[in-house]
Amino acid sequence: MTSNPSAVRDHRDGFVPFPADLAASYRQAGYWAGHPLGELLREAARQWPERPALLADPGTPGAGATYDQLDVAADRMAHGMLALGLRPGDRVVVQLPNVLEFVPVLFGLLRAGIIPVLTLPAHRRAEIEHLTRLSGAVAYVIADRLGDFDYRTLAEQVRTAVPTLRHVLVLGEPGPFTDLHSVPAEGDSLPEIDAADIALMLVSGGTTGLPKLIARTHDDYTYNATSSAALCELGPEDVYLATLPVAHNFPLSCPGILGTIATGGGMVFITDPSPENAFAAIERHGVTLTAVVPPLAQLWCAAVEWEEAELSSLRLLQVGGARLAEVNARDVEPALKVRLQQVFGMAEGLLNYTRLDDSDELVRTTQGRPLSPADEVRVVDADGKDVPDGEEGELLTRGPYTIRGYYRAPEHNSRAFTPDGYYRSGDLVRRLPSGHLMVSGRIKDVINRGGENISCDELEEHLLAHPVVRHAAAVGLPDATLGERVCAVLVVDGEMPALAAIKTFLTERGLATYKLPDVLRQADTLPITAVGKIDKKALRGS
Ligand code: OOB
Repeated sequence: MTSNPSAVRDHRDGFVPFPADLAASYRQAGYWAGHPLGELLREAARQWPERPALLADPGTPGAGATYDQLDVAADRMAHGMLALGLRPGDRVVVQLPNVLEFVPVLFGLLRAGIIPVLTLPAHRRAEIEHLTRLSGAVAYVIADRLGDFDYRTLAEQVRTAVPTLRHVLVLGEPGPFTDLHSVPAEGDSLPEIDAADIALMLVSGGTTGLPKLIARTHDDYTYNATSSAALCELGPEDVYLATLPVAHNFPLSCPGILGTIATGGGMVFITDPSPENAFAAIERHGVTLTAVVPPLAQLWCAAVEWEEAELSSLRLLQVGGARLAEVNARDVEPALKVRLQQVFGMAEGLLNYTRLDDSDELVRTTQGRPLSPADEVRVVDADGKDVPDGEEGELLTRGPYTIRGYYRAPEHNSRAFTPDGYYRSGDLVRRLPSGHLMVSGRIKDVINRGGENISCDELEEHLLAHPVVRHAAAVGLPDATLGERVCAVLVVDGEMPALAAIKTFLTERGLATYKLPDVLRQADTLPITAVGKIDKKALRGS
């Protein structure tokens, strides 16, 4: 232990709780059931003890584990973590790839009342150091390596930089650290968990500035997972493929692996989402649903042309994380023979889903409607006034699973939340009378060209309609005269069109002159963020 008093800050110090009256109403209405998140697995083991929970190729450690076995493994992990000296309320940074061990680690920590800080495999020193320091984490769970990257080297750096960090637990070759497999232990009792307390922390998905921590409670996150599972009609016959990194809210709890556990289904984990690998996993394990980001959906749709695979078990493809252009949405169902579901969510809380029985039109053209009857959504103009349905405005939201403030970020919170507790999403949407939302851009994903605002999403949608354009990203480049110039970065199939040809094409589509690109760049691929969204920040810098 260190003598630095900041090292022993209570975990609730810097947490913004739900106001007491609202919390009481969410309990009374049954949204919050008062169950600790770790009990989801306990209940599944009670109902479906013999059902296989973790599916993997024979020979993979843990493959074929039943719910009963997984439940026992999670308890042993919980006891082992406490035996190491970790205490309820401590924070532990978890950075694991999509491996089966993620599940006992997550549930072990939850059951011990220790708070996992769920970081993505693609995070590096800047993010991990920042998140470790901000959370005051005492331990860091990693895999030895993934691809070319050695997480033990990163752990050395973080341990040197952040004095609260006392333990590094490694899945694989531990090097100078502790072998994760040596941790599980027997024990008598586990701590009592208050369902209103913090269960885990997610990392904000913002692509600008330093990432923020999002503390989710047992009550709110259990509701997030179970109501999403109900919406997707999950049951014990379902098999969920974790394609996106499981530390992300979408594959974790929308309904993801937590929703699958709540309903007794099987889970498959892959670290390589390429069509070749993902399709093989779908075929081998009879996967029924998975979640992907739009560029991956596009790739999978194209790949059915050349990848031989039997995908008939797949019933639902969830696409979200960034806007799925209508032209691409239209391809999904015929190419993959699945139901498409658009998901517009955020780690901060609010989730919008198209429903399984929505019309094809709604599924293709909207990003869904709120999950919960208790979700409050406002669409407001620049002065904070509500706009009528059909008009564009910023989405503000609060509800039974949306945070009331980022963790330990009071100054930022005063801007990111309204005084009455709405989260300002920064997303521009239009609401239909049915409640469905169409995401039309982000407040910041706008190019200001000599005072004219250009929505990048809008321009990208037009660029994607060009026959040779596979991916498109619009970014603003600094310009001495205009403030910003419009740059279109294209990934093309075939010959790169000239700027003049693109301008003609866009003009023929009726696009205003001021929105036409000033600069055209070709790229082999678009840079992506840790979870697979297009990294505009990197594009602007290149
Ligand atoms: C998901 O969560 P985050 O926290 O990584 O990112 C949230 C932001 C949203 O505010 C929005 O700007 C964008 O990502 N976004 C979408 C979208 N889904 C997310 N923009 C347009 N269309 C969509 N379908 O990305 C996330 C969390 C849970 C479920 C699904 C996605």
